[in-house]
Amino acid sequence: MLAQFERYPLTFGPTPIEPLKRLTAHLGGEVEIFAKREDCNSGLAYGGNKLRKLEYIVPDAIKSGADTLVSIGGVQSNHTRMVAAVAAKIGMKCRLIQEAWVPHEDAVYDRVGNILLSRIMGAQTQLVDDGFDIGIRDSWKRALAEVEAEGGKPYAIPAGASVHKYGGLGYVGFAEEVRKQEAEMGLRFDYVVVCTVTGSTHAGMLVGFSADGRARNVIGIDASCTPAQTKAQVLDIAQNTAALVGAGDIVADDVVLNEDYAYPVYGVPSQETVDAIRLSARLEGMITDPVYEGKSMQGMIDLVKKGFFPKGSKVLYAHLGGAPALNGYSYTFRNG
Ligand code: 5PA
Repeated sequence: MLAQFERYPLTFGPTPIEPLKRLTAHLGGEVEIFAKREDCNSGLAYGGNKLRKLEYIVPDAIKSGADTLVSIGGVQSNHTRMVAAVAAKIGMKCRLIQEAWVPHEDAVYDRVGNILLSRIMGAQTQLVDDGFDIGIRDSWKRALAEVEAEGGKPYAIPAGASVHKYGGLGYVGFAEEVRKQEAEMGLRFDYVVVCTVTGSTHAGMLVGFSADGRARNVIGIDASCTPAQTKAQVLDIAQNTAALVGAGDIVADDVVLNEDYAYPVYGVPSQETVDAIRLSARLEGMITDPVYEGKSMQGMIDLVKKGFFPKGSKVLYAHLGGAPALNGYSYTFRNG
């Protein structure tokens, strides 16, 4: 589906799929759990899902003649870290708006983890007091105008690289890659579990998996805590992406978004999320974060326990990255 689109390689290649045998056994062994390690996809600043998306956006940025990538996220945004890394790699400047999306407790929250890495990579980070919203923001528009006013040529990358015309392509590629790996491994995954916030990861996957009738087997676990807006954005991106790649129609019912695990609010882990982070760390040595992957891990574990996946199912947990944010949550884990 993607042959006609230019791709600028930022990742190592196909990401590994590994069985999570101890987690599978811990949960009773009737549902087999695997992880696709998008968190290990690149040598660029610890990698993660945004690089797959940015591979299809960078050629457009280079062609535009821009000299500055401009993007936005929360203070501990993984996405803005990835944009900073990509800007360094392709020799552009980088300006990042870091909004106050999370009511945080940790004293060093705005000094460590993702924002620390972005600063080391030379990005200009601007802290803004506005709260969580996945939509297009005035602060980001102002940053674009400022770069222009200073004589630069900005290239606009929205939150999570999601509502960009090419934002959904990377995760169409994920589905194609999984199909190849399934053929090599001699198995077929019945479900894919994915954490969903700005939407293009989930949207790309469901377009990619619609090719073999599995769009609704992509189970989005909402971590935005604004699920109506997230669901609408997933549908919109999926429809635009389907039209772009020439896939069949995507309808609202194709977007499966579970709203049960995003509480209490975006960026704040519940006790159950913290428990899920500890469990997968202690059984598998696999690190998930309090904002995104810990919530989708919690969701997957709970859905297995509730019997949501029929006996004998094979479930693929898409591990999308995000571990650097843990540094902003040291108080939560002060005793392990
Ligand atoms: C993010 C997003 P989508 O935004 O494509 O739905 O992906 C959700 C997601 N897992 C899942 C990790 C580790 C993520 O970083 N992060 C955002 C960020 O600013 O970092 C876009 C919100």
